Amino acid sequence: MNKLFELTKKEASKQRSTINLIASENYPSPKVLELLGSIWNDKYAEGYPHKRYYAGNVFADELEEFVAQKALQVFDQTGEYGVNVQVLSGSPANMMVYFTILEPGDTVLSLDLNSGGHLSHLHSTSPLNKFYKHQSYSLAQTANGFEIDIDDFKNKLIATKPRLVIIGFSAYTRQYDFAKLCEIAHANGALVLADIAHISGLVATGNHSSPFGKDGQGADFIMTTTHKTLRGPRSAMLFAKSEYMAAINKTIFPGTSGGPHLNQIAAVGQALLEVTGEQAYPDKRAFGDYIAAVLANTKALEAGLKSEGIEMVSDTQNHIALVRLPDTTDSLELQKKLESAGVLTNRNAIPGETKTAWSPSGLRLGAAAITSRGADLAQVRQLGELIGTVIAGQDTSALRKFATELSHDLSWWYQD
Ligand code: DSN
Repeated sequence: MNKLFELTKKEASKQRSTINLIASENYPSPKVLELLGSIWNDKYAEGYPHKRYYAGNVFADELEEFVAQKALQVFDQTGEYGVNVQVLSGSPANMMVYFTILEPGDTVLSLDLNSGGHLSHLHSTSPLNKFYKHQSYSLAQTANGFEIDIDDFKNKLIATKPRLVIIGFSAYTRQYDFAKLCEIAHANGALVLADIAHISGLVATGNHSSPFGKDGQGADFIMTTTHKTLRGPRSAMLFAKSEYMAAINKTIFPGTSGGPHLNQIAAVGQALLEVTGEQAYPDKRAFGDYIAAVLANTKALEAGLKSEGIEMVSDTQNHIALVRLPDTTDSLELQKKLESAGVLTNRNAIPGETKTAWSPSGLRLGAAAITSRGADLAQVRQLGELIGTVIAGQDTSALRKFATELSHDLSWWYQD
């Protein structure tokens, strides 16, 4: 066996025998992986359906049109949006919006990184800030922990006059009202990019408010990756109000990208068919029931942690639980300790962060992946309790034993 297959086998065995609580990861169906590794990989299809720069795209045209139509069927109940399924991943998809609508010197307003924003939303590390000005809004403490501060959001809009506001997060555990945030942004002359990468599975099943709004009232651009709660391949989709689609398409091709990855597009199509129920995940559970189980499991995980006295940044209302670690805890060491016990998590900044990005004050956990493996409420609650004991300073032996047994009991959908 060559090195690459050997490493792949090792990775598969590690994935199977560990408990994955990384909130942005999931286990797509074997059919998704089959299409990712299919002959679609072999084909160049620069251009768009029926307007390609290479021969031989008769089926590629049909594929791209089919997947785009499924994407709109799943997400857009208004008929006011179009979609580009060629974007390769989330961060480049967000950039496509910036390149399409911003002029040098324009201001972009997004959630501050420590409050759960995303790097691609033009934070201080972004080289794009050579061209654009970045401002951020933040969270406020409420009875439920930290939540979007509508007053701060409104005040920042008025004070900074952004051309674009980004509503979207990678470490935020509360639900929010897209219609209200879009209304405020539009009333202040800003366009809205909704980044629903984390919550697209929730949005698709009506378990979160949707940024797709009627009569022009929704977000102007909506980006999602496809491998998180949507449970597809690593890829992305970029939706836009119909009037922006021609410009978005032009920015993507020929503006910034060459041939689309047709294998990714096909695999996204499979994930969408599993959302609509035209195809089934191996456990045969309807996608809506899967997402409902993810939400219940995340609450159970959080309840288990809290029962051990662990503090959360905010009570969860989605697939993420965000722990505020004790001041004395080194989050990097904790993450390693949990990994050594067979539990994968990631350390994360929290609102008002005082430590470094390398060893911040939070720990992010998510239940999307273990729910795909069939974990139930009692199992997840116990997992939360045992992780809580480790955060509180106990050794990892009980957690390690539980994680080993649990990973053995959970479903595994791939062939060795
Ligand atoms: N890295 C992803 C996450 O973990 O949320 C977002 O890009």
